[in-house]
Amino acid sequence: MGVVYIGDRAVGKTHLALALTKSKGNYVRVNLVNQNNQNIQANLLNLDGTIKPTKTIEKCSLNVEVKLPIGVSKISVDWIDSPGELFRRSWQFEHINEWQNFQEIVSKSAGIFLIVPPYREILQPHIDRENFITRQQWCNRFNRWVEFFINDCSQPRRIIICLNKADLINCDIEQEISLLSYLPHGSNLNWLQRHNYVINNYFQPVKSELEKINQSRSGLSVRCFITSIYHRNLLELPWIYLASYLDN
Ligand SMILES: Nc1nc2c(ncn2[C@@H]2O[C@H](COP(=O)(O)OP(=O)(O)OP(=O)(O)O)[C@@H](O)[C@H]2O)c(=O)[nH]1
Ligand SMILES: [Mg+2]
Repeated sequence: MGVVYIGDRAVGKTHLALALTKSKGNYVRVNLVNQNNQNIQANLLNLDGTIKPTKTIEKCSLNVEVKLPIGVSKISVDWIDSPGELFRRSWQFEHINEWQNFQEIVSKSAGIFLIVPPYREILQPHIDRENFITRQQWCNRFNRWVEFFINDCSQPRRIIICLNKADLINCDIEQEISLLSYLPHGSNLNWLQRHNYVINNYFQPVKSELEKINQSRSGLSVRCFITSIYHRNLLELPWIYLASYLDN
């Protein structure tokens, strides 16, 4: 199953996937196939193991195991990481062939993770705002993602939108985690309720845009999550969701 991570520069695409391979999971275990693969070292990581900004489209094989109530679901994932650069219009105009190749990859993939950053107005007061876009800019950018989903990924598939860096958002993160966390027998919320909760609390400014994506395809395919590389429970949620969906 191909899963592509998309999103602008430095939103956390690479960290989000690799964080899952690092710490011990509750319900999700992710292993890089050929973990010592030199390409991974060369392309994704610095010598000290920290993650580099992504330069080219990277493909890695992952073994994902998700503990579901009915047993362990094993999924082989071709994880495709893209550099944020790709989504700049100027880059697309200058690299027409590469952009078409990427659209081709996207059209064949089973799942797409769009990673978006928090915007200034929802950050905790002590965070440096200069590094984040304003709500208005965030909404404008989101509209372009909607165009991308409608024009460039018209085949039905799962779209997962992660508002990443949730640890920087002015909210009670522990409370959010206990509400949203997955428990195999009796979570507080089901998948639709989680999605609606996240939309109402974090994606309110683009609610009608999200509707547009859903209306452009038959069968509901968009689910929104909040994620943070520092909170494993949140990181695992999209994968548990994907595995539950594939199992049905
Ligand atoms: N606070 C916080 N920082 C994060 C989180 N995820 C990623 N970061 C930071 O964001 C920066 C960018 O992360 P990357 O994973 O390289 O971002 P990317 O989207 O892959 O960027 P490109 O490859 O350049 O497109 C790094 O400094 C990370 O430490 C998060 O959940 N919380
Ligand atoms: Mg990257």
